[in-house]
Amino acid sequence: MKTTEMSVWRRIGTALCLFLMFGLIACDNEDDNDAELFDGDRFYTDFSAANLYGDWDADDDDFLDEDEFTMSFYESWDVDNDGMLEETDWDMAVADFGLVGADWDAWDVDADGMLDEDEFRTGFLTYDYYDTWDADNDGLIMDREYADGVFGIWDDDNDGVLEAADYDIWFNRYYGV
Ligand SMILES: [Ca+2]
Ligand SMILES: [Ca+2]
Ligand SMILES: [Ca+2]
Ligand SMILES: [Ca+2]
Repeated sequence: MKTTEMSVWRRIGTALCLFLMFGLIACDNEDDNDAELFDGDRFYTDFSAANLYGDWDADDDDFLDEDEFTMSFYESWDVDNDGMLEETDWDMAVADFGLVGADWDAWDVDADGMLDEDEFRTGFLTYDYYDTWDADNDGLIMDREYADGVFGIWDDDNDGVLEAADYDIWFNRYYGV
């Protein structure tokens, strides 16, 4: 009887230890998730580290004017990095950046299956991203306004955070190296 009682207590002890151990592991995971918060600040940090904004700022005045801004999308939407913006790149970007009602045939005016800079400009400028993203209304887009503009589109439920998987896919697709 006594042995059984002791083994029961031992089992309870083991169970309690395991419970505490898993509890600690669970707590650790929670901490990791907190550290890996995919919010607008995180995106701005990663976006800045990718150093793309400086490349897009052709006249080096630390802001993007409307043409620099437009060309930044022309460059980053070349998802397969072949130096051309073809329909498959465009389809993906139009979906990811929420260009409602965009029609490839209307954009690709000469119907050669790619967008040149002029075709892209004409199509893109029908959407008012530049003015919408210019939060301080100075007529220029600074790097934070750019990052917040992109993040605001991706965060379509407006809760200020992205799912880790979505964040990785989108970030690498457009701003990864
Ligand atoms: Ca500039
Ligand atoms: Ca391409
Ligand atoms: Ca074309
Ligand atoms: Ca501005």
